[in-house]
Amino acid sequence: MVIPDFERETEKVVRKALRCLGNDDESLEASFLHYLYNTFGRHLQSPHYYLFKALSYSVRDRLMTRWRDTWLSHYQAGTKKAYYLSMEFLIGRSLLNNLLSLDIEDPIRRVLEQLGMSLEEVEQAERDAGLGNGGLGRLAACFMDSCATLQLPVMGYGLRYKYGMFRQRIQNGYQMEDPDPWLRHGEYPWEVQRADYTCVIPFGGSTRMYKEPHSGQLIVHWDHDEEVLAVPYDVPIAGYKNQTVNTLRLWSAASAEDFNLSEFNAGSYFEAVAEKNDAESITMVLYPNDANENGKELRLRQQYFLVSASLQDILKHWRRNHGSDFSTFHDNNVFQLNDTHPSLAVAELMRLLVDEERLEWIEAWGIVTRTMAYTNHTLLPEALETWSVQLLRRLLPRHLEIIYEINSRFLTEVSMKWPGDEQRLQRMSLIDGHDRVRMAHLALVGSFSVNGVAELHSRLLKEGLFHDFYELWPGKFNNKTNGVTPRRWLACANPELREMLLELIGDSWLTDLSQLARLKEFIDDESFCERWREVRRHNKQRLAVLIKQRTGIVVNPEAMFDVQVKRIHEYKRQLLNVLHIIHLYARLKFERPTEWTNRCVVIGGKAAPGYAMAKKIIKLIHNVANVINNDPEIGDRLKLAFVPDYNVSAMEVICAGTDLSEQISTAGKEASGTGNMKFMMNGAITIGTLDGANVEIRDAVGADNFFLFGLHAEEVEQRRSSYRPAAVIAGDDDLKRVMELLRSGHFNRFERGIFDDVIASLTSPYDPWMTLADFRSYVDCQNQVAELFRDQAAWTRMSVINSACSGRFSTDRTMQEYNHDIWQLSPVVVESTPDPT
Ligand code: 26Q
Repeated sequence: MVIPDFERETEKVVRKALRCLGNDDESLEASFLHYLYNTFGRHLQSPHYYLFKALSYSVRDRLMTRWRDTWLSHYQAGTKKAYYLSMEFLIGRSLLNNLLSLDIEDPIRRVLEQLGMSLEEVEQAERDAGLGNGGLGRLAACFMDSCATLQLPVMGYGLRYKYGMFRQRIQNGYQMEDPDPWLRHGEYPWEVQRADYTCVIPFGGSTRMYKEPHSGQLIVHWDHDEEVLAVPYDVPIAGYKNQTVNTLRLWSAASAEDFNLSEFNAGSYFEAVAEKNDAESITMVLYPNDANENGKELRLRQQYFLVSASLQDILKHWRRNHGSDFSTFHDNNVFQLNDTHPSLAVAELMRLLVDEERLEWIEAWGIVTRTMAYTNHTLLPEALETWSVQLLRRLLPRHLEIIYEINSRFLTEVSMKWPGDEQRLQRMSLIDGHDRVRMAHLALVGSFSVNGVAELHSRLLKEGLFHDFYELWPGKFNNKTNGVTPRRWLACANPELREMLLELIGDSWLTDLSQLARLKEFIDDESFCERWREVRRHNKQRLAVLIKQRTGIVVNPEAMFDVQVKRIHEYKRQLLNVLHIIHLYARLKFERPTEWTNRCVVIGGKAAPGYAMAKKIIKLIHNVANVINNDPEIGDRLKLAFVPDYNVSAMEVICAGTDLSEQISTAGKEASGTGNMKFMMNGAITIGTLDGANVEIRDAVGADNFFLFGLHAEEVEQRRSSYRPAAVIAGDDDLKRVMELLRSGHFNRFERGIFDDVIASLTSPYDPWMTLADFRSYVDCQNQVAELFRDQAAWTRMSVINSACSGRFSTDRTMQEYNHDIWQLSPVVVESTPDPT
C-alpha cells in the first residue's frame, strides 16, 4: 500500500502501538486487566458492567488499526462510496459480534474462565443500542454488517439519540413506557467522538436574492436565525474475519453557545442556557412510532439535522480532494435513503450545490438525480409522510422554495407527456390538496432508483401507490428483497446450531448462506435428526428461562413454542392470534378433546405510546393469558405469555427457541418482514399469509414446508365491499363461540366494557384488516400445524428444510443486489498494517 506523506510518519508509531495488542490469551488478559484496574479503577468483583466495559475497550483497541487501514484504503482507492442515510440504526449489543468478526471468541472465553467468570454473564451487561423502532432500523444495522463483510465502501449516517426506544413495562396488563438511558454509564464503549468534524446546522429565518457583483449571477442567500452544532460519534462496523472496519457516523446535537461562552453576559445568560437546551433537544429522543406521526416540528428538525450534517460532511471531504469541481461527483458518491425520513436530502443537496457551490440549477439537478436512491418500506397510504408548507416555511424557508421549483419543473414534464390531464398532475404533485409536501414524491422525483423490500411489495408499489410514477419512469423501479445478517442471527443467536453446522458443513455458510442447502444431504440420517432436536431442545430451554424471568410464567419446553414478536399493529393482526388462542381455550373447556398438542403461545412487541388500539390489544393479551394460565383444567396444554420489552437481544434468544413463526398480517400490508427470516434460518416453521417476504420464503422452502392460509392481496381488495363480519360469525360455530366469550366479559370480569372498542373494530364491515375473514382458514391451518407437531420426525424434517433453504435471506445477498443494480461500488481489499516485529 502506498502511504500518503502525512501518514508516513505515523506509520512507524502505529506499528509500535500495535505491540501490546496481540490476540493470544496472555495479551488479551493483559488488556482486559489493564482497563479494569488502570483505566476504570475497578476489580474482578466489581459490577458486571465494568467487566463488560474493560472487555469491550480491549476489543475496540483491536479494531482501531483495521479501522484506520480501512479509511486509508478507501481514501487511496479513490473509488465510489455509498452513504446509507437513516434516522434509525437498531444495533443491539455489539460485543459478541465483534468477537466473532475478530475471531477472538475462544481466547476471550478462556481468559474470562481463568478469571472465574463466563463470557455469557459479562455479555449480558451490555445495554442494547436501541436506536430504532423495529424492522427498518434493524435492517439498517444488518446492512452495515454485510457491507463490511463484503468489503464494500459504505458509510452509515444516523443520529445519536440520548434516549433510544422506550423500555416497556407492564402494569396490570397495560403498557407503561420508561425512558431508555442507554448512555447512563457515561459514554458508549464502541463509539469514538470526532469533535473535529463538527458541522453547523442552520434553521429558520428568511431568504433573499441578490446579484453577485462580479459575475452578475443571481444568488439566493438564506439568512437563518438559528444554528445548532452537529458533533459526530463514530462506531466501528467490523467485517467478518477480514480487515475491513467501516464507519457508522452518528450525529449528536450541541449548542453553539457552548463554544461561544465569551458572548455570555449577565443579561442573556438565561436565554443562552435555554437555547442550549433547545439545541440539544434535537437528538434527545427517538420517535417511538413505526408509522408516520404527522407534523411534529421536532421530528422535522431531526430529519433536517441528519441530512444537512451528513451532506456537509461529504461535501467537505469532496472539496478537500477535488476543490470546486463537481463534474465527477456522481461517479464517486451515491446516497441510499432509508424511507422518506431523510428525503430532505434531495432539497438540501440542491441548496448546497446551487447556493453554496454556485452550480447552475440544471447541473445540480443532474448530480442529485444521479446520486439519490430511495427505498420504500410501507404500503399503507396513511403512513406516507407529509409536512405542512407553513412549517417548512418557518423552519426551512430555502428548502421550501427549492421544493416549489423542483415541483414546477416536474409538473411541466408530466404535462408534456399527458397534456390536459389535470387529475394526474394533482395526484403527482409534490404538494397535496391541503398544502402539505408529499415527501415520497420528493424522493421519487429526486432519485434514479426506487425500490421496495420484497417482490410482492415492489409489484404492489408499481401497480398501486406509485402507479403514476411507474408509468412516467418504469426504469427507476426495482425490487430488493430484505435479508438479515447470518452472523448475528445464526452464529451469535444460536451457538449450539453454529457448532453443529461447523462440524457437518464447515464454516463457509457464514459468508455464503446458500451453503446451508447442504443440510438436505443429512435429512434421512436419524442421528443427525436426533442431534437437531437436541439443539432445539436446548434453545427452547433457554427461551423458557427468559419467559420465566420476564413474566414469572413457567412453560414446558416439550410444548410447541408458537411465537409472534413484532411491533403491535392492527395490520399485523395480533388479534387473529388471540382469537385462535381463545378458540383453543374453548375447545379445552367445552370439548375435552382426546388428541391434543401442548402449545405455549408467546407474544411480544411494543405499541406506539399514542396508538390506543395497539395498547388495548396488549391489555387483551394479558387478560386472556390470566384466565388461561390460572385455570388448573388447562394446565400445560395451553399457555400464553406476553414477553415484555421485546428488543434485539430478546429476539436473539427467542428466534432460536421457536417452533412456529407467526407471520399473519393482512395480505398486501406488510412490506417484507424480517423476523420471518430470522425464525426460518434457525429452523422454525412459518404459518403465514401470502404477504411481504413470506411469499418468497414459501417459494424457497416449497409449499409443503410452509403453512399457508388466508386471502391473497387481490382477494382482500375484492372482498372489501361485500365484507360482512356478522355473517362470517353467524356461519362459523367456532368463531361464534369465541366472540360470545369475548362479548360476555369472561376476560374482563371486573373491568366492564374495556374491550368494546376491540370487539367493535373486529365486527365492523369497514375493518380494514378483515381479521374475521381469515379466521376459519387460520384455525384450520393451525390444526394441521398441531397434527404435524405430534409427528416429531416429520416436524424435524420440515425444520431442517426451512433452515437449509434460508440462504437467499442473508443481507449479504441483499447488499450484493443493491451494489450490482444501484450503487456499483468496487469492493476494496483493505491492506493491513504489518504485524509488529
Ligand atoms: C415517521 C415519521 C414520524 C415518526 C416516525 C416515523 C416512522 C418511523 C419508523 C415511520 C416508520 C418507521 C418504520 C417502519 C418500518 O420499520 N417498516 C418495516 O420495514 C421493514 C424493513 O424493510 C419491513 O420488513 C417491514 O415490513 C416494514 O413494516
